[in-house]
Amino acid sequence: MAQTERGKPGVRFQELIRRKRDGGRLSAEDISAFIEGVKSGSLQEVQIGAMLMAIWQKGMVAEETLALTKEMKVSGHVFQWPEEWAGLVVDKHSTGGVGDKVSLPLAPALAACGCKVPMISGRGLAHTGGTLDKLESIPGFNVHQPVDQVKQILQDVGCCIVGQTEDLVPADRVLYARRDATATVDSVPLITASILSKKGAEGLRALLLDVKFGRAALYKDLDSARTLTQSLVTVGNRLEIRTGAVLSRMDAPIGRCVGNALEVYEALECLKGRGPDDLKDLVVVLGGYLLWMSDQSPSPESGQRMITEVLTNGEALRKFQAMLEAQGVSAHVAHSLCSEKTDYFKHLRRADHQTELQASDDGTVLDIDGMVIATVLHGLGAGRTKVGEQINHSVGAELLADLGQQIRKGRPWIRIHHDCPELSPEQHRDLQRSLVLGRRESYQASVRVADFIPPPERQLTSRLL
Ligand code: IUR
Repeated sequence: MAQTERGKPGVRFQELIRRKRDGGRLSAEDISAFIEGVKSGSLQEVQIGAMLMAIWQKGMVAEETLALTKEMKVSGHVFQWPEEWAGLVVDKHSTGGVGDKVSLPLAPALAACGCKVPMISGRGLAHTGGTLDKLESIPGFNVHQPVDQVKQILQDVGCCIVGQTEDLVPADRVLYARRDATATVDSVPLITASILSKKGAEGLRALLLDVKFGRAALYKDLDSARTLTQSLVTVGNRLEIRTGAVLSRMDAPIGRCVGNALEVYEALECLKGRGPDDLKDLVVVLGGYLLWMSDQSPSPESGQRMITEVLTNGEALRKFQAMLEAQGVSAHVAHSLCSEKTDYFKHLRRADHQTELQASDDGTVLDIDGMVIATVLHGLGAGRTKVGEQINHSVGAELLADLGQQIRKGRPWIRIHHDCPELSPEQHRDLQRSLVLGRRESYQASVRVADFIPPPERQLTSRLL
């Protein structure tokens, strides 16, 4: 048989692309050849693009998605943990939201409950913020930790939040950048393989996925979010990670703060047992499920009680402080940020200007459009349009009114933090449009977590929702 581009007989990339293009199935060997070609650079750029588009158009069955995920996972380093941690290594992953700072209090809260949490997070792209960007608004915080250091921090502290290292799932780095360039980001098998290859490389016992749906999420409606969730849960469990998922609403921002430094402030308030209820509720609910999924609590409800306890008694806060120090923050800054009473903005940079907007009418706050707020903040420098762009950590928004609250005309409802001298008339107009006021009777409080899909290995004996 003729030699192919891979230097091995048997596989011609054009044939694989054609097969997928025509709606056929790729075998595990085909997928292995594709990922090997991606990794080694023997595939041409146009071939990678063509295959991504074929997958986007024709989809993949679960077997193919599983094979793709496995191949991507082993394209780089796969963590191995000490035997005695076998049941303790857990993580959660969110598909991205506005004001979603849940990982910041959740990782140390889980560590305070005895878990090991090697959280490998991403940066923000488009309108959603990234956990790494938030943490980098803390002076000294270093998201780049070599593999040995990750192990040491897990040993000493129990949690770390780090970026993808050079040798972790390199195939995903190549494919993700090409997906962005070829309009193939929103493909269920490609998203599934991208997320789970990285989580698989973390060597987890249990993984909770927080799949967002709504105006400010990748998937706008519950049904399309369910399709992704089903794929993630199926493939995750076939990778032998106990994988469960919540479907949570992403219309209004989570908590009252949006923007990197402001979200760190709000996460610290949560770790001090304060801060907005919706943030605390999400941390408690997600943490409760994870403790139950990893057999560390007999039920999600008792897991919730454990998380509430460590948020209230300061143990989660102490873990966060230790994590900050282990990841490069000076003992002085870490201690100061984690003190009961502190001036956060002695350490977190505050933007040069703050502008408050007033309610244009009397009424009940029926809705706050997180997508509009995120888009305005993005324009002010809080987010990036391209991978690698600089962002302004101090740009953000503080909501001064809660959903369901009565507000009087002329009262401030949002404070925007910005470095440019003033907001444009369009930014004013868009922000005012994001506040929906109406009659009290029209207000319907909506629960954020709309559903929970447990891992098949664990049966729920009681429903929380
Ligand atoms: N996060 C990932 O890690 N991969 C993806 O494809 C998406 C979000 I969309």
